Amino acid sequence: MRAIDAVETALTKFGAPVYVRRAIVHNAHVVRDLEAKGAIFVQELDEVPDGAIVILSAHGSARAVKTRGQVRNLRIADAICPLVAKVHHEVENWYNSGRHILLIGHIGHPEIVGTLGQVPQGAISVISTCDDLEALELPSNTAVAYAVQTTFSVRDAAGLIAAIHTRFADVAGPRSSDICYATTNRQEALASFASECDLVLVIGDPTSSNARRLVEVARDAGCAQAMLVQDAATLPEEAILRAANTIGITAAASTPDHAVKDVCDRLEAWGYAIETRAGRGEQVRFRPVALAGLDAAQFPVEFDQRISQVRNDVEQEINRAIGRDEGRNHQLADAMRYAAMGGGKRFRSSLVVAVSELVGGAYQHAIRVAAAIECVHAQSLVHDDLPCMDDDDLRRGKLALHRKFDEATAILAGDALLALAFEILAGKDTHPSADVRANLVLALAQALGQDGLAGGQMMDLYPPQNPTKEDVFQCEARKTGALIRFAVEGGAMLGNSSGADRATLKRFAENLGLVFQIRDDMLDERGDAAVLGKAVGKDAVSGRRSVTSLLGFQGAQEQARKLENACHDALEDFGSKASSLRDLTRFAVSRVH
Ligand code: GRG
Repeated sequence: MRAIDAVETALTKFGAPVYVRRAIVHNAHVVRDLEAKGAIFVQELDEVPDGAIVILSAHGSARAVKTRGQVRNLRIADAICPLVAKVHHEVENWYNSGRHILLIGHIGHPEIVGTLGQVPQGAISVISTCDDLEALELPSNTAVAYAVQTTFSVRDAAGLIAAIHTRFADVAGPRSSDICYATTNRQEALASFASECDLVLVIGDPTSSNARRLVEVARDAGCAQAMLVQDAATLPEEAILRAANTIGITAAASTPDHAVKDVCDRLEAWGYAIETRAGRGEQVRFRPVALAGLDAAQFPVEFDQRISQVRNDVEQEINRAIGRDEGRNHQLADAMRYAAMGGGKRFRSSLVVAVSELVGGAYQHAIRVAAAIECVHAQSLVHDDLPCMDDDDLRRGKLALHRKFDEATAILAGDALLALAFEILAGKDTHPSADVRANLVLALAQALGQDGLAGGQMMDLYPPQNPTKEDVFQCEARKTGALIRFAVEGGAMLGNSSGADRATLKRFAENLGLVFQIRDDMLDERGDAAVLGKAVGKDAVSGRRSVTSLLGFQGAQEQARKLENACHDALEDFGSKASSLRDLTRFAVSRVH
């Protein structure tokens, strides 16, 4: 079986342990065999150590699972069954086309949990019975689409699909059945002979949905007794011998062949003659699971290490700059630390450090510029969260500053952080040259004013009546791009760079700033609030014009790809010296928080 082969191949190639999230398929024998070879089964990725190899189960996983793996830089391969992947694609397309999705399946089954996790909450209603369908509070003119759990009962699904067509006028469905060929074939074959049997044995695991469906199929087809047995060892000998002259045997799609053979051998030993009924041949072959994601983490280990080094050093610098409370207002200092420390990716800081390194600047100078940027960035987030602006309660996974303290404190802590940023830049420790320091101060002031953050935020809050694409792009380029451009420009000021280098870096920064914000818009639409540490879906509710609302999610994705290419093109001239900037670019485009 494809998913099992993936775990075995990973074990052979990389050695134990290989972590597997959830039962790879629903069969205890399979799980035990793999455990004996060195696989470790976990419920959640939190149980997996950093940098480990993880295979995701054949039932498919919610997007958020991969997102969390990405945050942890885990090496992940997804052993999702291609037929479940087909359902995921269908569901995503229907969501994009604005249809409400009716997912026929069993609530709580991992396949259903994974499918629900492909689109935002509320986009799908799960139905298992006609009563569930009746109970839905949807007007009959709602445009709906249906999808089916791949291991659902063929007969029950047909009944539900007919009922959906009766209830709704505008119904879309998959071009070919979602139910897996192995499930369909087994149900069809069993229905054809079950009525001839005194007893049907379904060999499979109690957790296997398609195994349980086979028991129902046997009963519905007229067999008085149908039971699920895990293996030969659990066959109830006496009950079988007493009750059955003719026994039907079938097995779930996830049951290993040896379990079936063992049961047949045992029955033969008890005097039964085994006769095989020819069913529909199965010629389907899938490509093996792509294991490329296991070769290396998405980002090199050094990238992670460098970011955490920068994060620590910047934190220390900010802490030092905020200084002691003596003779000062404790609450103001507490609020400044609350806003500026202990959170955030420090993307802009890593950018300053990488550019400064590229032009031969000193690391400690770059950390000072980075600390100044993080103070301004924190200020902008604090003010952005205020009720008069974006009105957010959560930021970086904790209460927004005005909720933790109060609005006045939030405004004043923001003001003080802004002042502190300039104090840091102007300080002698930032660069020995007064000219460089003055230029840094000037450039930051320009990045924050009318053509920068303040101007961009104003455009965001008070957009023109019918904003054009240019308006939206300009708003994003100012609101977010300006500080990212300053991070690159500031880093470049710390070393020796030619006019041509600065022009190239400027081009790089413009594209990077825009792509960073586009990704932010995409995360607002499809991100995971728990990973982001802030609310999602706000743009849709407020009707804010963003690149995603303008171009659609896929259009924004394409735009992001183009901008990423433009960043890499700009870095071409710097050759291998720009590898950190390339990593940061890839991070900006693929980031999940
Ligand atoms: C600074 C003078 C001055 C005014 C500020 C409130 C305001 C005016 C501007 C708002 C700007 C704003 C909040 C833009 C959004 C930028 C953005 C994409 C933030 C998220 O950045 P990340 O992902 O956050 O780097 P972390 O938490 O990782 O640092």
